[in-house]
Amino acid sequence: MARPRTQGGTTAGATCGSRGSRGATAGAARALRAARRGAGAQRGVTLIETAVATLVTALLAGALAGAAEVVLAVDREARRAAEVGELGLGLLAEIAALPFADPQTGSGALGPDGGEWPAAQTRALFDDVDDYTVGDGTRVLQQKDGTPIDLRRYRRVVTVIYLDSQDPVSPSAGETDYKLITVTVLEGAEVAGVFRTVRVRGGRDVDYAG
Ligand SMILES: [Ca+2]
Repeated sequence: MARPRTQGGTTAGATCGSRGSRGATAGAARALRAARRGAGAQRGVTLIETAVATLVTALLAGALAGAAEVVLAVDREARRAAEVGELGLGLLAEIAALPFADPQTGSGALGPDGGEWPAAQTRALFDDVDDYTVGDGTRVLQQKDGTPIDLRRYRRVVTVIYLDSQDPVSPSAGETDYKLITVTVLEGAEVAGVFRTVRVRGGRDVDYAG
């Protein structure tokens, strides 16, 4: 008895279906491997991109921090220059407003005259340019009336010397008609600024040419 075609067809069809299933499985496996490779490549790109982005961010942050440091340093230097100028030129102007020699004694000796440097150590009684050889060199800065100046990291030292009348850039051991007044502003042990003028007896201050 011959097998019904349908049965044989069904069997053949089942056989073909099994082969097709294996083919489909293999194809799916290839697709999966490809997908995995793709995913791996994608992960690689993502990691590289992340690393580059991190590096760029770090570089930008470093550049910004560096720029901020520069701005702060410039700002500090500008503020320091303003403070030093104010302290030096301010004291030089205070000195320049006074006479060449003591108005009471006319003494040629350099330094404060009798009683002008009291125990309270203020400049309130200074009345000629060379009284200032004592002052803010070893203590908190003060205004002339003794009011403290809130710039405690600075000190001011004033020197007054006679200059040779014939050669007013050279020091003179004796009394002459020229006094070189130098205000040095110190920040710690560092010289932060030097300000000079020359007072001529009976005349106006002139710039020191030395
Ligand atoms: Ca005096």
